[in-house]
This record gives sequence, C-alpha cells and structure tokens, in this order.
Amino acid sequence: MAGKKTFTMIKPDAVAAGHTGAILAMINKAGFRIVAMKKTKLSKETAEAFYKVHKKRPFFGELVEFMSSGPIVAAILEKDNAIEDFRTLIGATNPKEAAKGTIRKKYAKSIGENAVHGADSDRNAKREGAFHFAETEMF
Ligand code: FUP
Repeated sequence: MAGKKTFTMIKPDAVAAGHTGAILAMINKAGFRIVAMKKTKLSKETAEAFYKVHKKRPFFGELVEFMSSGPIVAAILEKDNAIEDFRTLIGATNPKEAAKGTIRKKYAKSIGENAVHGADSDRNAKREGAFHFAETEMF
C-alpha cells in the first residue's frame, strides 16, 4: 500500500518571487497536513548530497547551483496516497507540460526553475525527510 507521507521543497525561484504563502495554501486546500516545515538554505555541498541520484545527469551542475542559490521551504506532508497525489498537485517537471491548476503550471518558470520538489517514492520521501528534519521536529 502506498504510504501516507511525502517530502517537498518550495524552491529558491518560488520563495524569492514571494509565492510561498500561495503554494502552501494550495497544498493545504488539496488536503495535505504539515508534519514538519522550515525555511532553510542548501549549501552547494548539501544540494549535491540531496540530489546525488542525479549526479551523472547533464543538468546536475545547474541543478546544484540553482538549489543552493537562495532560501527554500522544506516540508514533510501527510495524506492518504501522498506521493502520487502530491505529484498530481505539482504537475509535470516541465511547466510547459504541466496540467492546468497545478502548482508548476502556475508558478514554475522553466524545467530547471520549477517552483517545487515532490518526492517520487516512499523510500525517497523517507530519505529526503530525514535529510532535513530530526525525529523531534516531526509532529
Ligand atoms: P521531478 O521529480 O519532477 O522534480 O523531476 P526529476 O526528478 O526528473 O528532476 C529533478 C530536478 O532536476 C527537477 F526538478 C529540475 C531538474 N531538471 C533539470 O534541470 N533539467 C531536466 O532536464 C530535468 C530535470
């Protein structure tokens, strides 16, 4: 059975543009409960570690530069079928392909600067949540 938790980051482009509140409202409205949340900033080193699965991809350098370029909001979210439902809410990686009404359709600028991250599996959600939060910060 699919798990109840996912992990997200509101990325530097969306935080800098002042979209944090609007994106959190969409997340709430879609029925997700906030288990943990913080405004933080990735260093180049922590961004490299977070995205290590993409190390061999041609966009890795740009991705690390961008994700460490400014503050982010990291959160663990809870809902039935969390991974799939959150990926539906954020829309396709490329905002040009994202469905109407999705977060990326509304707020993403490009495939690289795409406003939000959503974990793609229960295993990754767990790893990514633990990357940013201690057990004592999850409620
Ligand atoms: P997603 O799971 O939708 O965030 O997409 P991926 O895991 O495929 O990619 C992770 C991040 O790498 C994206 F959010 C943005 C970046 N990326 C690029 O910059 N260029 C690409 O062609 C694909 C992904």
